[in-house]
Amino acid sequence: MNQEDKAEGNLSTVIPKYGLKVKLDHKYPEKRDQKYIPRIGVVWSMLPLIFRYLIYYLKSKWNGIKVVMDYVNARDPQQIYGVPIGGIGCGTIGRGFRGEFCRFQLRPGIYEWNTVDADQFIVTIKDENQATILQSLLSTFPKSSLSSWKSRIDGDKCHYTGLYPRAWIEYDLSDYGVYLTCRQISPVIPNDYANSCLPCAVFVWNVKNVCNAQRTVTIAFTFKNGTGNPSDNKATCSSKSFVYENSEGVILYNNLDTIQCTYALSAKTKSEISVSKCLYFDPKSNGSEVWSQLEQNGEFDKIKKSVHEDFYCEMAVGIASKVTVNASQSEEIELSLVWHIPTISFPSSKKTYNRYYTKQFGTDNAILKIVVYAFNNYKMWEQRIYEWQRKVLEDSKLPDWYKGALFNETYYISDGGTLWLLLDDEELKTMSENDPRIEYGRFAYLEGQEYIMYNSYDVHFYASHALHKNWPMLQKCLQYDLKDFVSLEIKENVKELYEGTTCERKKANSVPHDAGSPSEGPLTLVNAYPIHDVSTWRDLNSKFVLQTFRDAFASSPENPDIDYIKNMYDACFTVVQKTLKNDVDEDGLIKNQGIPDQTYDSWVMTGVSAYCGGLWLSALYGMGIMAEKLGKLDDKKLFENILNKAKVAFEKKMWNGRYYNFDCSTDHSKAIMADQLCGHWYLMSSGIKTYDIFPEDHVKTALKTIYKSNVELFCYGNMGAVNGIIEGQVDTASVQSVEVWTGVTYALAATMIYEGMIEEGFKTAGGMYNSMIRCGLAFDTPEALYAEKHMRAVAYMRPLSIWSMQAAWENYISR
Ligand SMILES: *[C@@H]1O[C@H](CO)[C@@H](O)[C@H](O)[C@H]1NC(C)=O
Ligand SMILES: *[C@@H]1O[C@H](CO)[C@@H](O)[C@H](O)[C@H]1NC(C)=O
Ligand SMILES: *[C@@H]1O[C@H](CO)[C@@H](O)[C@H](O)[C@H]1NC(C)=O
Ligand SMILES: CC(=O)N[C@H]1CO[C@H](CO)[C@@H](O)[C@@H]1O
Repeated sequence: MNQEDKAEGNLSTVIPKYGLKVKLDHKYPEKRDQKYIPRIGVVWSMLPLIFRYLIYYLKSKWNGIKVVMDYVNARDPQQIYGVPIGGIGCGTIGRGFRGEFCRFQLRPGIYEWNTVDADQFIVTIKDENQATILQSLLSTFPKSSLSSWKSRIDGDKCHYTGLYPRAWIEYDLSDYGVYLTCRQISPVIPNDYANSCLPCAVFVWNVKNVCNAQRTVTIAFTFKNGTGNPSDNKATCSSKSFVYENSEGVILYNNLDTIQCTYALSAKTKSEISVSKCLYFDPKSNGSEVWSQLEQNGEFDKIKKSVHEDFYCEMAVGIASKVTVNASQSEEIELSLVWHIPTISFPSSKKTYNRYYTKQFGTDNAILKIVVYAFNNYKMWEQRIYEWQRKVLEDSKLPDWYKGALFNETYYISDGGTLWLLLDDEELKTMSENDPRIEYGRFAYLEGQEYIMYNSYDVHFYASHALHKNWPMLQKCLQYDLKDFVSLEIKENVKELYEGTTCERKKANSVPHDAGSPSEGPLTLVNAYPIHDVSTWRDLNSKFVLQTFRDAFASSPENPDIDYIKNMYDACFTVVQKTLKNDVDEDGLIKNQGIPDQTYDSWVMTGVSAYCGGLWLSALYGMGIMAEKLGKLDDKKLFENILNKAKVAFEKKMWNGRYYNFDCSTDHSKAIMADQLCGHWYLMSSGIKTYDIFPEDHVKTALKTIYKSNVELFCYGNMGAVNGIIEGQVDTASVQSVEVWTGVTYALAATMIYEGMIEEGFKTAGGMYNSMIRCGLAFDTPEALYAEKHMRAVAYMRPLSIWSMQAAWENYISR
């Protein structure tokens, strides 16, 4: 296909050179787990927290609530994942590089790491005499059921390429006269809000006859009810065959707990292709019935009625497309999977929400419309995905690893437990006219697949670069939600597991830590995070101001989005006033409380810290500029005055000639923090090149120091930047200072690129990235890596910050 397509100039379907490239029998050389045990001193200091956590854990279990961070059942990386399918915010289904359907997130925000044996593609090849010469699963993962289904392909001759949001698998079956290629296409397209929300994927099978006799090839596609979870048994399922416009197939109705879920398996109708259907088989059987039907006839037996009238608690269905291909010819079989779960709700709120795609397709009878729409539009999706990626892939100055990494890390936008919801009438009433949520809905994604809190804002601060760059309206919708949360107060008393004290769940005039958990009532019941009193955190408020600033200015610093600033300004002003109260000695700088009161939530900061102090200075700077743009000259003066005082104090207290001190504690201030220039990074990301706050020579010297110590001293420079170094050693003061945070390493690399340290930047991020590849962490990027053997929190939000490297690179080459 590739050569022909190239000749025809259809580059959009060609398999790219970059991305995750493995054979179907690939084994990753190194394995990591989540069983890191900190040194004894650290454990000792954490004992009260651990004790309180266990009580909280048991209590939640007792009450049937899923805890937001499950340390008891931390999941080790499976080393199986490939590009997941589906658009944004409509539920996701994962796929492994060996062809499995795995990792379901169809219950909103809840991950089920099941691999379902009955969800398969099967090939049957017949020769010119209609004798079957091969029948095989098109996957190579080990199954435990359906024992008569066999995988007979040679994994060593089959190649997977994953470049999110697309994937390709090539099957070299030339021993049987056929070369098969599957293109897997999901609608994830930058700046496209109508297509990117759709719950579907298209699988285009190119069947190439590579021998000199005729071949008849069948591709069957089977799928079972549910998500492989034994608790999906609240109702029964049924199925129905359909023919609709340009497509035909089978619909499977089922239930996930109380949520209605419908799957459609479809084939695009073509005169050369004959489609047969199976309305029922038992996924718990040995599968011999359907297997032998396909083996004998290359199709499923004729069905007598188009509706399956018996209802089963567990069932599977299938479709099969058969095509005859003459010697040296090729044919295309187009199949699709659509899942339709239009309306969702959460355990502790009575509210129901419609997913965003129902805006276009409605909630009823939408599934067949989506089937047809997908078949009619997938070529356009491919073209636009290709155009989007091309600029990066064809840039010869960028390292190869980065090209794959940039797009692959983007998987988390759709596979982050993502919700994209329409407003209901009640919500519409409360919104002012130009509120973007009216048109674009509400957007939320989890901090991690294991850390089930929506929009954890201290982390989203890093990840938001991916949204800002590719779906800026979703970033704005999220910010509007945040603005509304600032004034919200939730009086419920909660026990904080770290301090052991009780506090109000959400205080007024503060930015929340998160927008709630899927196991409670997200988007209303904010602050699900149980560890600290987050209303006193020292980074959240500055991070809200800085994201507002970046969103408004980055694309055109001379021409910022005034409307947006206007709508965010009051909330920004409020939280800055509130934060200012943490400046006890009135030097203009806010002080940490001697507890981990920021995103490094077990790394204690005392007094002024480089991290929170730096964010604060940048936020003050942003406030001054935004006030000026709105003509609020008194405010501008106010912020400038504080800033002028604060930046002098910051340099005096924190700069030590080589880097900014970690904090003002007696024993720990000299730690070198990889993330100490976070505030500066955000100003650069906002398109404002200024050294007014952080002097240029200090920024450059600090970066060099970080590169020398946190990067080069650590694992020979091959693992990214360790969070903390002290006296030439890894800083073992806390569990987090010894970690490499993937998202922070990308952010640091971006800062280096902004400062012209191009080689160092790519080396820093590239070292870490290659270590991840070795451990099979593709599409599972964790929050943290340790020097060896261990990692923490698989499939995490923060590494989306890689998009700020892209922004930095574009800034660099446009000079
Ligand atoms: C669906 O499948 C599960 C197993 O994956 C089974 O336990 C359940 O009874 C089925 N039922 C429905 C209604 O989806
Ligand atoms: C599969 O199960 C059926 C009946 O349940 C049985 O007749 C058949 O022999 C089994 N086939 C294999 C290959 O185990
Ligand atoms: C395939 O070959 C047969 C004769 O061998 C011919 O009749 C038929 O038209 C060919 N089909 C295509 C699609 O070329
Ligand atoms: C080779 C490649 O590009 N692999 C990466 C794809 O993206 C994931 C994102 O999770 C990375 O972790 C892989 O390393």
